[in-house]
Amino acid sequence: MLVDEVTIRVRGGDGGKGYVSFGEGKFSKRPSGGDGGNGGNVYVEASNEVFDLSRFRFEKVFNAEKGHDGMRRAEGADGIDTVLKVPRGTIVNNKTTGERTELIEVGDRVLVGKGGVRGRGNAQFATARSYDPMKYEEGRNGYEAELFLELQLIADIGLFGLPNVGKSSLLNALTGARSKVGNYNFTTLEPNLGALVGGVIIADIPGLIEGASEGKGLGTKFLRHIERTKVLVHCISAESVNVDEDYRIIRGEIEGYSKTLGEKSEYLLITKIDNVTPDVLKKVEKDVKKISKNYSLVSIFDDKLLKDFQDKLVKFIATPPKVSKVKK
Ligand SMILES: Nc1nc2c(ncn2[C@@H]2O[C@H](COP(=O)(O)OP(=O)(O)OP(=O)(O)O)[C@@H](O)[C@H]2O)c(=O)[nH]1
Ligand SMILES: [Mg+2]
Repeated sequence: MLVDEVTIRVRGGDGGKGYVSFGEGKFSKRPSGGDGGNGGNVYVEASNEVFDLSRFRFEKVFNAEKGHDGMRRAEGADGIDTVLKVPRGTIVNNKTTGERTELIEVGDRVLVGKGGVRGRGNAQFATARSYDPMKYEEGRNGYEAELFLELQLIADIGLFGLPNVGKSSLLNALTGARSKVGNYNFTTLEPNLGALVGGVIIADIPGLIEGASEGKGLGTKFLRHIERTKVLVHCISAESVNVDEDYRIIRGEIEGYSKTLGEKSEYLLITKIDNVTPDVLKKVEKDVKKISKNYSLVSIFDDKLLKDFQDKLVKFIATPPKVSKVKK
């Protein structure tokens, strides 16, 4: 199960309290209590070492260390920071402050729980102007926040289309991924990723159906995982009875979901061509040409076609054409 949404609480460490003591030298009565340390901060940071948010499924509260209390003639140490590692592509919604931060590159980080400021010890209050030998401060409390973390996988290419058109099979054939394949609708329940030669990342997402944006089938929530891709590959089975209609149903869902997705460059892919007769294929290709000139025909059993498709796709990504809206 891909854990891609979690709510957690964080809290910066409290500041350490100042100390009250007297005497610097053996016979001195001067106030000498040191300051406490500042509380540690909590950060959320993008990392290449984690791939989902499962670490936050059961553990929900994360605190940074409290600043240490001041001591006689010595300051307390600052509290240690807590750094929460998340995958690239995580969006940190701070529900307490309303801030929203996208962590895209490895090392991007956001401060979510500032540590409390340290309290001063009595040595600080014994100045020439004021002299209050017993005075000291408690450390301030660390800041608390509730965070909603959501993950948008970072992929270069997104495969989408009706259920059962062969999206997962294609991902597996192209990348050696092991996305589940089955001869029924909605085999894929969550997005899967694979890498083409050269490190181009492809995402295979669950099938869409008409009305998905209103929650039919598996809905469209997972579409956010292809919102960052450079291009979309729209898969249509050569077995389709009506290519144009299948195409428009899916476009409707994509465009209804978000403007960003609707405006992405799209490449058409006719799949499973080994499953139809040459005559049927001719008709299908004719229909596809009316929609776009950027298309390929593939079968997962034909290595040459797969290779041609990959080559064309890599070129397409390098110079994706501007998208013209689909005529309704
Ligand atoms: N003959 C043939 N069958 C294929 C080809 N590609 C996929 N299939 C079969 O089509 C069925 C569906 O394949 P999947 O890869 O699970 O399809 P999907 O689009 O990921 O399906 P969902 O995840 O349900 O949306 C499986 O039985 C595959 O074996 C192909 O090129 N030729
Ligand atoms: Mg699938």
